Amino acid sequence: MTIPTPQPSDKFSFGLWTVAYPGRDPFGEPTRAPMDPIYALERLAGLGAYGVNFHDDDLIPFGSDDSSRTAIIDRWKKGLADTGLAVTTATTNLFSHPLFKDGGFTSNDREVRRFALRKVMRNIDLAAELGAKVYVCWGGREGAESGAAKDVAAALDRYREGFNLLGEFVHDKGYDIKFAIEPKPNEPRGDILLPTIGHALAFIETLDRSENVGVNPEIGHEEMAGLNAAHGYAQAMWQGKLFHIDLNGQSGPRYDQDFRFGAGNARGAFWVVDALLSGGYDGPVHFDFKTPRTEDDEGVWTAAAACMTNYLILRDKAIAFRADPEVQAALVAAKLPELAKPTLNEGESWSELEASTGPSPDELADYGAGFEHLDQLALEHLYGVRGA
Ligand SMILES: [Mn+2]
Repeated sequence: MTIPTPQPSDKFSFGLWTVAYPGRDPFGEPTRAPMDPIYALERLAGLGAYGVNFHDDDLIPFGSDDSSRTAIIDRWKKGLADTGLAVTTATTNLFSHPLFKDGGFTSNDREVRRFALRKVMRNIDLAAELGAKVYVCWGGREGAESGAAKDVAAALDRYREGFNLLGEFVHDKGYDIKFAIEPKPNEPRGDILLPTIGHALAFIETLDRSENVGVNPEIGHEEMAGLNAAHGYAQAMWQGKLFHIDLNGQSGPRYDQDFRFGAGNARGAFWVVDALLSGGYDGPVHFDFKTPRTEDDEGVWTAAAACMTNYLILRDKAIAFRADPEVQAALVAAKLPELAKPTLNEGESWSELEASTGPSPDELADYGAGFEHLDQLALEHLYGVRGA
């Protein structure tokens, strides 16, 4: 198997904050110098990426005056034009400045909430101008460390109020932008509201313009909660809500590791790619990773390139797995086609089902599912002894 080369047609995108992460962690100072955003564009384009994303503050330092803001944006636009990279999404930093210590949309302080919403609207204007189609909302500080500190029902009221207002804003401005909520269970808060894909999907249904709001699940965030990321992505697609994706690597329930995609839980990564292909996800393939602080600038680009390479490797493997005649036979033996058949006959009512008879319990129990064989075939594809 040759190592695949990323192409813009693969629609790979990176957050500015990912490649520019300087290596600061709770225990240590940065190990890498601040990165010029234009340098980031040039290197990403050179590696075959398609797009970039940014928090407002990644590009425009918090508190910049209007004229420096305009100069930064003009330089950014020129960098985008020179490199051909698209802005696929944008998002707001509602977590770094001390004012957001108790959150943005759900801060107990009303003036903080008003400030946060103004900050989001200002950056949505820029996102629309740059052609972003999705606006990501990660509520990293929307949470608490202690019980009585947050009235969860009131906080969810305020969260909903915020999204309803922003939905109105985007509608009234005529922007072609959808929102994608990014769940995370904890970190930086002790507990974060909307901690999983499921919580977010349920919350979205309560919004005024719910059709314009979906999710942006991150593999690591689901795995931090001990959840199966592929199942979460699959359910989000099943509900028509997978508006964007954050791919990275994580080794089980612990701190948010943000490894390059394909590192950490490699088997989980394989099933995520398989789920995305099976579900027909066709948006940008976005990586939200942080290069470990052990690495220098070249290490950053090694890791960024590896995210794309690993996706292409796993994509080839997932396609080869599904195309393998032995796998197809194993899927039939494991009754996957039968799962796709409705449980009731066409037009059958509950009373007809109630009156019907079937095999005895002992007869129903008398079979082997064949899942071990099926999973071993998958692992043999993943381990490289089968397929392409
Ligand atoms: Mn993360």
